Amino acid sequence: MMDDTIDQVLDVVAGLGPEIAAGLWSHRGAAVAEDHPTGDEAIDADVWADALLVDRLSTIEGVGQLASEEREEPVDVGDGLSITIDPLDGSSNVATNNLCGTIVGIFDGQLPAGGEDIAGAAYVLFGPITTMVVAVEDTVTELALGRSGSQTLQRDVTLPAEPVVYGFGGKDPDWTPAFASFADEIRDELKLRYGGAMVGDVNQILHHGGMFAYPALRERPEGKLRLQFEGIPMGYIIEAAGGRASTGVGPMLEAAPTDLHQRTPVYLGNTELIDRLEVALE
Ligand code: AHM
Ligand code: MG
Repeated sequence: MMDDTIDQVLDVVAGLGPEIAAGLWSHRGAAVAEDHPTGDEAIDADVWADALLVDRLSTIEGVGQLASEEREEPVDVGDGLSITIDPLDGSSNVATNNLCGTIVGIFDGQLPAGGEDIAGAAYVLFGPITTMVVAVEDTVTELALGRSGSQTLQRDVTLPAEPVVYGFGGKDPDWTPAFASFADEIRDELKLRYGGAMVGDVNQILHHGGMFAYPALRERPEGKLRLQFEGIPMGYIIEAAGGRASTGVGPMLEAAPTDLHQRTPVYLGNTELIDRLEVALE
């Protein structure tokens, strides 16, 4: 039953991928927005993708709570698994036609829920092609999504053993001294790849090996990204691919959210890099 529901959620998200990709161009403008729950600016595309995903996911019988990064509270749609969505991560990239995507978390428990309850996660990436990366039962699969169906690109995806690229968010002067000196070391070892959408930047790490971070900032120790919608689902995917995800003080999947919209520093990538980062931040 639970596996059926997970499959149905993933099918709905996979089916919507090409539809969202095709419609993004006509939703580039500013949203006629009320207050955004996290204080971020929403564009029309955020609101549009949110409505499509919530609408379709809520029809799945085994789904209980449905929470979106764009909504203050979870929507109760029945009994069953809890689903979290960041409908359009990196939506500020739509204006410049750069990468953005959808992040989904599937939890066997009431929200807010931590890594202990996660039953699967996925992201859809809107790039030159639309791809989807799915993690269930510690196995990661990459698919290409097309209008007439999907095609498996890679099974059992794992992070390359030799790290190649890094992408760190925020401005250098806003970083803590400990993170800034760690970043100096990494700059000498890896090549910069940063596009400003977590889905795109983490996807680079998954393919090339390396490290993504949106670190704690001097004036904002909680960082920018959300634990429930971004940190835990993307952390789960990277760990299922053999890497590590950390909040800087410990495993991302052990950081249980107490507030749906709470933020967290995010560090993920090859295990040895994340281990080193944690030592550097001690
Ligand atoms: P969003 O969900 O409002 O788009 O914000 C999240 C995005 C992440 O995708 C990305 O990692 C981060 O914001 C980039 O922020 P910055 O532009 O400060 O580097
Ligand atoms: Mg977002």
